[in-house]
Amino acid sequence: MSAKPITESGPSAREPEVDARFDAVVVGAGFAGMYMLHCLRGLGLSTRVYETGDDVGGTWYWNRYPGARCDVESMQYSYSFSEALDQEWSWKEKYAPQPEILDYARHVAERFDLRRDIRFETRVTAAVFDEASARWIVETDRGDRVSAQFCIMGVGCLSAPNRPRFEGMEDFRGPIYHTGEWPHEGVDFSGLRVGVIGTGSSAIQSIPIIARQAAELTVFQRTPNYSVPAWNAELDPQYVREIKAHYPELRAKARARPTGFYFPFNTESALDATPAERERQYEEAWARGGLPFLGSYVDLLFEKDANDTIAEFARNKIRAIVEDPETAELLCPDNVFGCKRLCVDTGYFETYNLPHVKLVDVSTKPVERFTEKGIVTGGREYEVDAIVCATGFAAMTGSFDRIDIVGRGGLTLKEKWHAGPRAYLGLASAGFPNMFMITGPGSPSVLASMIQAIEQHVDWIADCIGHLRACGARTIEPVVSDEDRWVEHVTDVSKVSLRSTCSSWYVGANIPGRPRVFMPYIGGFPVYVQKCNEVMLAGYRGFVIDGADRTRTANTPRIAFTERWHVPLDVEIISPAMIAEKRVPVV
Ligand code: N01
Repeated sequence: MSAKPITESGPSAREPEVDARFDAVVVGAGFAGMYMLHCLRGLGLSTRVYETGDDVGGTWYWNRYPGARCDVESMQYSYSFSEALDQEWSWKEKYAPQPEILDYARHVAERFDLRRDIRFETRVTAAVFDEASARWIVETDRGDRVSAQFCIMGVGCLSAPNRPRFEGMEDFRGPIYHTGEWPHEGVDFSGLRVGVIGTGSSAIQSIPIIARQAAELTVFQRTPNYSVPAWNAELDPQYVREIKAHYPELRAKARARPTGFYFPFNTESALDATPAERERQYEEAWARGGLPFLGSYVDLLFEKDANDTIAEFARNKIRAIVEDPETAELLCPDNVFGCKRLCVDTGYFETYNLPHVKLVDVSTKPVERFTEKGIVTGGREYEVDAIVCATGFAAMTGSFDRIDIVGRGGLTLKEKWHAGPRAYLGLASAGFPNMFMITGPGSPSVLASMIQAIEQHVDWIADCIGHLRACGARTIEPVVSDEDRWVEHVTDVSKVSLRSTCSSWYVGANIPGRPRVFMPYIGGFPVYVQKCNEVMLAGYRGFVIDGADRTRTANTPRIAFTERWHVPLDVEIISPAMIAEKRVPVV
């Protein structure tokens, strides 16, 4: 739907001058922004989406480093809102590689004719709430200045690259790449000496592929990571047919899981098992591979003693794979297993058996500087022709920080969040009326299967906006006390899990100077969904709605969302009490 010409509906005299007026502006055309646009169209709203890249896909548009692939099985890593879409798209591999996921995003854009409302190659630089008109004024790096009643941030949780400033970077005469902003034309490392900084998921996926091309590969490791084999393979067409025949059932089962994706997990305690039983259980789970390895026992992320057993099993796997004992020990993490995001790999540890690959420990002697020829650490220069920074992202809040977001009374989001993000349900933040966040901090987001988390948020936001328009409301925003309680709850729940104990990007610890706050909601996807349903059914409890005509409010059905996201907590899976009693493998 196109923008309303300014002269037609006529901006109020109080509204600042703009180029175009919309009902909604959406920032980002990844999976969040795309589905948001689709839903807003369904409500009849004029919508403009802004996207920095020149195509849809978000994280899968930017992260084109070699070996990039999803760590959620492809049959579940897709939209669930369209049964027809589910049926017509066929994934080829157990874990889809980045190009295939990007193709899927493009397919969705075509199928639902999304591109006509997306302004590509345009970065939103500012979003300012104009109190007089109760509209957001959105500005871009291309000089657009538009207004909208609603501003929806689909900016991604892992989208703002973390680029540590190493001294002498500008002196290095070769190229410096960041995995999160990989050149679209690809990079040929053949015959080159390559240095990789970082050993998180992006590094662990790319290192085996880079090693195949490079003449020499030096990996600079600050903290080793646990990684479980993916055992990726082509999908058996019969398996795909079976899933497709029962897709809605699989989706429903997935939603009832703490992670929002389905895999069998063991509800027994690791500490109740004998060492031999544990060994067998871990071997079987290792043989299945991937993130479900963490579901081997129920208490692995609750009890340190239980965690020690899986951590030692994983370390022994590293020791068995890596031939040089010194390198093997360097690769063995000594922190809580699964505390940082678990990595899923194909041949990562095996790569260190190649004669041209070496590991350099920078945990005690950090990277000092770059030189013309390479990288200096521990007083020694390592000569390389190209450097790959696999240094991750300013997670959860970094993408918000890149935009000047100004709410009521001139309050900036940056100021409000200086001691850590504050958002009610991770959906909205007090003082920023009519601004919604898709998978914002305080929601399951990165601890759930992202597309499920996105769909649940988008459906909730769309229903909410539909409701606001039906009752003629001017604004909605969280009540400060409800937001405070939610933020406190997010922190409290995180303390139940061992995940809160280490220095990960979940707590902002990868970026110097950031406050240490556990940002995603770790209480489990179904519990969170139920909370959102309750809030909605109670007339948006915890939100203040301004200017609504109450007679119209009463007649507004709030059904679509809660029906689609009805998660039966009492059946089989997980309840808040179970979390408190540590009886679920909280993700
Ligand atoms: O980033 P990371 P990532 N000097 O932050 C190191 C998702 N993802 O891009 O641990 C030296 O995990 C840093 O060291 P340390 C997934 O959720 C998913 O790999 O801070 N080293 C670390 O080793 C994932 O968790 C998929 O001590 C420095 C590395 O850089 C998230 O994205 C694939 C340094 C950064 O690791 C982020 O993963 C890829 C410095 N100055 C990503 N600064 C899949 O779906 C940082 N490091 C499979």
